Amino acid sequence: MQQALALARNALFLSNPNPRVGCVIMSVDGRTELGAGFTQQAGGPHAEVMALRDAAARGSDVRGATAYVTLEPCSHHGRTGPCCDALIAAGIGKVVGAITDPNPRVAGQGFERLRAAGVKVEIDAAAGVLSRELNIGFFSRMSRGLPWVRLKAGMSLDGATALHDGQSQWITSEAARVDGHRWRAQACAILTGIGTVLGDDPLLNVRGVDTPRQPKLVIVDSELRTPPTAKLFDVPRDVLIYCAELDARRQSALEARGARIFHLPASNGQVDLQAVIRDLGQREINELHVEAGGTLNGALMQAQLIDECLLYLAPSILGNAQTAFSGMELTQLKDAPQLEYQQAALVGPDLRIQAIVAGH
Ligand code: AOF
Ligand code: ZN
Repeated sequence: MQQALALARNALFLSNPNPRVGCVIMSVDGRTELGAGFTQQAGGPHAEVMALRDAAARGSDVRGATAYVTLEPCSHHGRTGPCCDALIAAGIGKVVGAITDPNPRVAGQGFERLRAAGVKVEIDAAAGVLSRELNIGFFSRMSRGLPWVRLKAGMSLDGATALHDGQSQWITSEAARVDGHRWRAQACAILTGIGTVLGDDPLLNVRGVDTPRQPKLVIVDSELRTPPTAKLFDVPRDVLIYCAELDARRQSALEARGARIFHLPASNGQVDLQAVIRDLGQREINELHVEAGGTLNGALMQAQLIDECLLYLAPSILGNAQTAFSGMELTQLKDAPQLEYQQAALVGPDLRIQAIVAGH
C-alpha cells in the first residue's frame, strides 16, 4: 500500500479533476509485484487498469492475486469503464482499498460489487487518511460541492506583502517561488483579482515545473476591466472571468482572446464570491489556488471561503506597509478567523507555513 500511495503521488499534476490513485498488484504469496500503475489524465485509464495492463505487458498471471488500491475501485461508467469489473474479469482474488470513493456514483458500490463477485475486500484505514489528504480537493468537491481553497502569499516576517508604493519584487526567495509553482501545478485552477491583473500584468501559469497541464485561470473582475492585451492571455489554457456588470463590447473583445465570461449576481456592486466558488465546484475544480492582492484575499477570508493558507515568510522586516488581507476589516478581536498550523518548513531562506482555517 505504501508503494501504491507513492505511485498515486505521481498523478499529482496529471489526473485533475480525477483523484490521484495508485494500484499495485501482488502475487498470492505476497512476494512478487505483478503490475503497478497510477491514474492518467482525465478521460485516460484509472490506476487499476494501468496496473492490469502493466501486469499483462510483464506476462504476469494475476489470477488470485491481491490488488492494493489507494481508492475504492469505481463501479460506474464515467469517461472510462468500471475498474471493479476489470479487476473481477482479470480474476483478482483480493482487493485492499484505502478509502471509499466519495463520488456518489461509486460510494461503496465498487467494494460491494467486488464482494458479490467473490473477491475478498479489506480496508486499510491508515492509508485512507493519506489518500484523502492527497486528494483533499476531490474529497471537498464530492462532499461539499466546493473546491478546497488554498490561499498562497509571500510576505516579510512582519507580514508585509509590499511597501506602500507597491514595491514587492522580491520579498521571498527564488526557492520559495519555485516551491509556489509546484502548488500552482497541482491545482485545477488559479484564482486572482482584477487588481492584480491591472497592477502586475502577471502570467499566473506554472513555470519551472515539469507538468503536463496548465491550471485554468479564474479572474474576479466585477466591472470586466481585464485588458484584452493582458499577458495572461499568451498562455494556452482556459481563462474564466467572473463579472457583475456586463459590457457587450468588452465581453466580445475578451472572448476573442479565448476567455469565457460569467455574469453573476452582484452583492454591493461586487461579484458574489460565494457564488464564484460554488460555480467552480460545479465546474469540477478540486483544488483552487488563490494568488491575489489584499483586497480580494481579505474579502475571501471574511466570507469564510478560504480553507487553507500557504504562507512564505521571508526573514526581513518591512515595517509600515501593505498586508496580505488588507481587505478584511474587524471591529472585534473575537471575530478573527482562527487557523491551525499544519506544517512549517524552511524553503531556502524562507519559512513556509501551512495552516488550515479552523472548522474546515
Ligand atoms: C478508480 N481508479 O484511478 C480513479 C478513480 O470519468 P472517469 O471514468 O474517469 O471516472 C472518474 C471517477 O472515477 C472519479 O470521479 C472518481 O470517482 C473515480 N476515480 N477510480 O477506480 C482511479 N482515479
Ligand atoms: Zn476506475
